[in-house]
Amino acid sequence: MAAGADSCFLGFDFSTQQLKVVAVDGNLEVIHQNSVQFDSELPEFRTHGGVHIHEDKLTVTSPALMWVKALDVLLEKMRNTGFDFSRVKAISGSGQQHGSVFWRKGARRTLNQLDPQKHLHHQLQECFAVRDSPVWMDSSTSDQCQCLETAVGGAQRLADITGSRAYERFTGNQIAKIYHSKPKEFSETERISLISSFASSLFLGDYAPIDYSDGSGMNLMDIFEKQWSRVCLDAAAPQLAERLGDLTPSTAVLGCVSLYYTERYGFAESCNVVAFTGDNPGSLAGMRLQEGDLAVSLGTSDTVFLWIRGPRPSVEGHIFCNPVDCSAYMALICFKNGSFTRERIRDECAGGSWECFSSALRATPMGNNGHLGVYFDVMEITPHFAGVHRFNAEGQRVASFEHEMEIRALIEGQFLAKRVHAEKLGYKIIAGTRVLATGGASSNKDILQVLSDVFSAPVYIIDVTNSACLGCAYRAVHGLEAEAGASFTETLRNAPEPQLAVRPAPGAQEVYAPLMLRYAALEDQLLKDHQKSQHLL
Ligand code: ADP
Ligand code: XUL
Repeated sequence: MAAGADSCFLGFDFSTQQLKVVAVDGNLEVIHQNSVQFDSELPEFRTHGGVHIHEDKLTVTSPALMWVKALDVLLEKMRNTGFDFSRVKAISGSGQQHGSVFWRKGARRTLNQLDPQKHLHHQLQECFAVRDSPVWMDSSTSDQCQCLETAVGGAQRLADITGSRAYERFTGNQIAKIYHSKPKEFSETERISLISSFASSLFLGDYAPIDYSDGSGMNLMDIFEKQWSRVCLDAAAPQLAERLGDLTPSTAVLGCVSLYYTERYGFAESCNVVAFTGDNPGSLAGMRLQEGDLAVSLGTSDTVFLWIRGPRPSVEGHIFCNPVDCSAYMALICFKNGSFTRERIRDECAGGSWECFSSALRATPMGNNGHLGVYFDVMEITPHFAGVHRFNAEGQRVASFEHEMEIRALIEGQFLAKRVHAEKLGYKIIAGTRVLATGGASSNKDILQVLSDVFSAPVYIIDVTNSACLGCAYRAVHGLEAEAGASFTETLRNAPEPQLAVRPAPGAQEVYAPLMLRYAALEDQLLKDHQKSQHLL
């Protein structure tokens, strides 16, 4: 790569509970990590888990000034460890997706004239027209979602334009709520940023544009034209285009850091700021997902990330512009029934032992002799129903399975669902497809074997603690090289590779191809039953 080993790149992540940073050197080795926990290190903001949950339990916000102060504290912590800011060639970063920051009229001038003698949070305290920013955990905008879908011509039509049907946490619906509930604050707002573009604005000392990838999480952007959608803007609030500013490619160099950082911390005047993006897009970069790859995170909830070219937006899941390749897309699907459901079945059928759970997977055949199960202990997001449903090889409902059969039915069901919904969004398994696994359950090789068999693809594991930060440090490196036409993959050719964990067993494709069709039909039927029962109530 072009940069010398003594150069350095920073990736920040303004996440829900903390602000984190990772520094990599010119060889892409991690050389520094640091963080500020909002609850414990900034107790004056009185957050729990980084947020305030309001009385209605639906409204969830965080003080914008807390994020500013966290940056003051983080940079000071770095300086106190002797971190040499003059080596930093470029920075980038990410933010929790969907959250919004409402800058008050005059804030741009303050950003332009930051005084290096003073903390940022002292200078920016009057800069927010709405002090408490709505964040992704907010689910108070059902009415606004309804209005947006109606204005556009329905949920599927909205997904066709913006990549997602209306979601309560998506920024357009949050802005519409502020416009109606706080008209005075809205009229005092000169600029609305996402948390990612707000963070890059702090570094630039000027308003930073919203990048295509994080911009896709707003229900406002046409993800194919990469422009604001006029019909969506008009449905949300008046004069929104000027308040949102222009969009930018996620790989763009936005400019150099403000002199504030040069004079206060010793950054080089030439240190570049590469567009910030959302934390999930940042993780895609950190996991080094490539074209055709699919990443499965098996944590508290399960998440599937896909790299796709010809997306087919649907009323399930989300399509975002790809953060590292402007001509591609990524899909994100969240499943609520992940580890807790696996733990319940482990406790009921394997005496609480992952080892016994694994033995059951080894002792049962691929395809479970036709026994299939759907295990949604809590209301699932995709598809939207709940309950435990078991079926025998003849497709008849049964009340229970033997323990070992139950364990395999759970894991196969979870992975069949992931494949079915990935394919619904346009994903295709081709020769060379890799499945990248991460999260707590990716330490279990027998679970990974089922994943590999169901997807008929090799599974690689990747340690992605701080994947969003690391991904953004990589994006900072790539930002400089992208201008000369280098792809993200070329830039990262020397970074540590994911490790091969398991390959599909012979015959897996023949077993799971027909099971996929059966599972998809079953899920459709269960969803219809659920919708019917809701209607009757
Ligand atoms: P989070 O989403 O909170 O970051 P993690 O990715 O750390 O969660 O995953 C934690 C989960 O990993 C635990 O809840 C546990 O169910 C699961 N886990 C840990 N070890 C194993 C194992 N050997 N087999 C299956 N699941 C495991
Ligand atoms: C994604 C989402 C969350 C946030 C917070 O749609 O809402 O993952 O990005 O991490």
